[in-house]
Amino acid sequence: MRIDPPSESITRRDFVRGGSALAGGIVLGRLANRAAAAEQPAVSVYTCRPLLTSALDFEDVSRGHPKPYDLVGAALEAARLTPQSWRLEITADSIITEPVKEPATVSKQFTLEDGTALDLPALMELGRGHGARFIKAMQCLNLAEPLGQGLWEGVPLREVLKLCGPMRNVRRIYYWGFHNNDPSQLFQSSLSYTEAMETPPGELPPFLAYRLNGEPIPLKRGGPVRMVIPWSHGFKSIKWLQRIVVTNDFRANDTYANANNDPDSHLKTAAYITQAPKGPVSGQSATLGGLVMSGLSGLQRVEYWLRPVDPDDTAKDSGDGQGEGNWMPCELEAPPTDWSRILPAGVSSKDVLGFDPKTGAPATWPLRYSMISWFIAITDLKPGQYEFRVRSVDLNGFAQPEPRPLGKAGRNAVESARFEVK
Ligand SMILES: Nc1nc2c(c(=O)[nH]1)N[C@H]1C(S)=C(S)[C@@H](COP(=O)(O)O)O[C@H]1N2
Ligand SMILES: [Mo]
Repeated sequence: MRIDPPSESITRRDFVRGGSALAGGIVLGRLANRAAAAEQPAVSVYTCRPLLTSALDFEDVSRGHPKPYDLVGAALEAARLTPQSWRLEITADSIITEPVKEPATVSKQFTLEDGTALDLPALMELGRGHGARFIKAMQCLNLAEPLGQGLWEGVPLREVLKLCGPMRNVRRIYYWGFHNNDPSQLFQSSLSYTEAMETPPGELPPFLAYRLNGEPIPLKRGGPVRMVIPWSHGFKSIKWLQRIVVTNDFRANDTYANANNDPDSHLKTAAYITQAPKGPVSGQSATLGGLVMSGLSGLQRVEYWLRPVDPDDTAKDSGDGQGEGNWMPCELEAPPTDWSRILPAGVSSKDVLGFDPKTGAPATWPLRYSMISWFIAITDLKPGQYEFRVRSVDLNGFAQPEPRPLGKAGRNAVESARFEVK
């Protein structure tokens, strides 16, 4: 078996000059002949999906009857889900339950009742001074594959909470969105006070987003305003945001925790297969590809293991991937050399968090909490039946699904695909 430079069979492709692809960090070292590679006029950079998913192409995970995005006209206005009617209430939790002894207090609350709730122009004005934007993938803890990836833009939660002035007895922040005024449809999430207020260097802030890919966030995607928690699975990124409450209760009171999910889960570094041969392949070669998420612990590499299988063995072995496999490296999508072709018009990568503000180059690759494509072209295959597996290895050397084999902290089974070579 021999690993070739990528062939031409994965869907969308960009072409960049070989030299700049090298400068951009694409790994060509494992090509049999580096000099031969350098002679090529261009190196293909394959992507299974564009880096940014258009807002309406995200997979949708939304509760509610009716779904908030199905509301129209006066009902939509009454739900305060138009840019004009949207309001955000911020209050302190006055209810305390054992073992909490004292309630949280804030100097200033923002309520509908007294007409102080924040409106969209006020939030966007705050964003003019304290705005932030970053690229982040959305992924559901309970679904095998990421939902989409966007350039999110808005105001850090800490800047919004600062409007409340000095607070006392605050240990957690919880928040929810429109839920048809029906408590059973409530979808709530929470953060610790520290997570909300203190962003470590190199980390991205939790924030209230009002733009996606350079446009207002469509209703379908949780607009006018959506919470976006960079490091988390989707359930922390509450859509149709309307209410923030500060509390002295230290317990994570996320709706998702009630359904046996870990409310403190972080995005998991993991690879997914999106392109595999549908039928038998001829010509002794096969090209496979997919996506890899760079989760909390970052990404070191993506690797695959191809093994011949007995054609009569139809048992779908989705095993844990930890076998004594002959794991081989896959190619990774290189960082774009021209970000203006990826980002919305008028947005410079120098102004996007996670990029070097001087050079506009990504500070890490993949960007934290983002996904890129991987691919592999395998040649010189003998006729027969094969099983292909792929896995990520994080920066701590853990191969997927380790160190998190528990589905309740984020599904990330090692995916496999079978194909036949004629
Ligand atoms: N208000 C509200 N926000 C929500 C949800 C919801 O049902 N209601 N679902 C959450 C879950 S579980 C996920 S995975 C993401 C999905 O985001 P998307 O539909 O934009 O892909 O939204 C989150 N935010
Ligand atoms: Mo989810």
